[in-house]
Amino acid sequence: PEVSTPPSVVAVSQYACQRRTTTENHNKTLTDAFEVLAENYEFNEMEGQCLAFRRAASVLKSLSWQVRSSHQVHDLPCLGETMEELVEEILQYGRSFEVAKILSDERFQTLKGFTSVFGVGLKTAEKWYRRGLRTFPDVMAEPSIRLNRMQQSGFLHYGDISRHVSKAEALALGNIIDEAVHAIAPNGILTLTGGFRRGKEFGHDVDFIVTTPERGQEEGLLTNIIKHLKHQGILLFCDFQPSSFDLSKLPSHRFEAMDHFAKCFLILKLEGHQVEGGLCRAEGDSRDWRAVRVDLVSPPLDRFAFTLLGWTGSRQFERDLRRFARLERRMLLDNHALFDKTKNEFLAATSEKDIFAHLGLEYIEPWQRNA
Ligand code: TTP
Ligand code: MN
Ligand code: MN
Ligand code: MN
Repeated sequence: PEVSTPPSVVAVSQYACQRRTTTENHNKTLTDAFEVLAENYEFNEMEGQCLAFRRAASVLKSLSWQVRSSHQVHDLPCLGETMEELVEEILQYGRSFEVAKILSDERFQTLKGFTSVFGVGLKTAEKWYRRGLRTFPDVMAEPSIRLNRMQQSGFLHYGDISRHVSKAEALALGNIIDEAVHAIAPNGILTLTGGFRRGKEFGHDVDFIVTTPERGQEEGLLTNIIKHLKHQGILLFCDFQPSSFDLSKLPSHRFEAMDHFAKCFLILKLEGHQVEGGLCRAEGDSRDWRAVRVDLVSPPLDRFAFTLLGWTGSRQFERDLRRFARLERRMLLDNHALFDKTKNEFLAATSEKDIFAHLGLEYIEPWQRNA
């Protein structure tokens, strides 16, 4: 058996943006358990506890070694005494009693199932649960429920879009979008972002940024891409959100998690012959196509670096970048801009490296942001 000695001399930062976290997770049993607890707290609207367990899971993900004794987590940030006991229980018995209880809980299972549908958030899932609905057929059979367009598509394509998307499928979609972009704008710029940019082998969707060097043309570019995809007969669903980004209002803007750039949440039809090695499909599914979720966001070029940093994720990495900026640098960071509260000015950036430098952070490569 391999022997791994934890490099205990190396201090681990409490901020994910000061850690390098690859897709290689040496503590998956632990982090899976912590994430179940976090999700259960989220379902019970206990946000503080939820965040505490997400942070702890993220710290464990960053370790280059496998935790073999609960003493080894004692000096780690974000892991208190209860979490240390939880680690001890899992290491000793191979599982946690509390996690097992949650996983078999009817409310947890039902909310998990409902929120896995595209377009169904926690509020809707809870409403359905309170009405006594437990399964998808229950929802379908309930006459008082009116599904919105997104939810209808979510149920219609549930089998396909709940299946993971492979890297080969992401590349094929990249080619399709790239062709659409260049048919419309020869100098348009397409960039893969999200989990695939972080080097993940599989994702739940594929995320892209599209922009153009011509100022103010990016929104028209997005609507024309949508038209192009529709024309090709591969647009299965489209929720287009026009830009609500206003440069003149920026200084008084509240910094929020979600951005104001033009974007669209799509479901596209991907054909087998377009994918090297073929499609990821269910056993016995003989169709030569599948439905895939695709997100496109379209910032003006001068905001590209902020959008790229914001959409590359992971969500935990983004949360900690913003928290670090606010608490350690008195700066406000979001997908649009970086504002220095001390100097009372915006800091421009043309690359992610510029933003890390403004924040006084060592540069972290995309594949090291799987926090
Ligand atoms: P996701 O696509 O949800 O997640 P992911 O790509 O990291 O993982 P998966 O493989 O499961 O798809 O989101 C990617 C990033 O985009 C995430 O860091 C949050 C960010 N994001 C925004 O900043 N604004 C938005 O409006 C949306 C929808 C996402
Ligand atoms: Mn390793
Ligand atoms: Mn994604
Ligand atoms: Mn996405």
